[in-house]
Amino acid sequence: MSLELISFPLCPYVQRSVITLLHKEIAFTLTHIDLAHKPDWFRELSPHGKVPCLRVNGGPVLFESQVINEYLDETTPPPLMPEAPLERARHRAWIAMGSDALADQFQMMSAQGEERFTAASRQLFDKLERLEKELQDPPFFAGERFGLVDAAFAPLFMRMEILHSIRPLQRWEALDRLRRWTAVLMELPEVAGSVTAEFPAQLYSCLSEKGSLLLRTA
Ligand SMILES: N[C@@H](CCC(=O)N[C@@H](CS)C(=O)NCC(=O)O)C(=O)O
Repeated sequence: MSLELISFPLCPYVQRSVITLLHKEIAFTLTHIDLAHKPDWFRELSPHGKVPCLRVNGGPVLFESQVINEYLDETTPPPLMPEAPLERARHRAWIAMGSDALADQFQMMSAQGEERFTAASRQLFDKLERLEKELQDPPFFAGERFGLVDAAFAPLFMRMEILHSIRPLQRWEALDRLRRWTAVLMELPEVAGSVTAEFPAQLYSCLSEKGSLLLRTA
């Protein structure tokens, strides 16, 4: 099977799939595009013009990070989702919550004014505080085994730690269980290896280009 993941280096949704591919030791190639100048072939390929896309055997193209991850999970055992339908649905629900939290995080990073920053960070931290309450079974989301929920949240947490190092975020600091989970995830080779060593600097440049409030008040 040949798998080509279409990527943008800073995209957290792409990173979810890279983590899953690395965790499962599935061979793949990565094709980076510039989202500010989307190539015509990409516009043709991606129904909603977003990364990640996964081209399977040069043919069918999958989009949406969670759909891609579930496809990878279903085709390469052992599974990273629970077997019981109710529990599997609960995991899917939290992954969807993670997608919304990533959108909040993006808004928070992009905000240039106090009002938008406060609104976005409130939305993000309300979600993270709910997640903190949900965590009962360390070290991962569901106990001893790494799962697709872990792959879905790791990119968000990686960015939280970088942002927190730039400007201390009190509501992040207070989330003990989430931060312990984060520490475990960041140690995993598939998470650490899902970005390059330049990633923190690239994120910083991106914040700088956006005129992010996070940098101005750091
Ligand atoms: N729900 C999508 C979100 C993907 C997404 O928003 N990707 C962003 C980059 S991080 C993108 O491609 N944006 C391009 C655009 O909106 O034009 C997923 O989970 O894959």
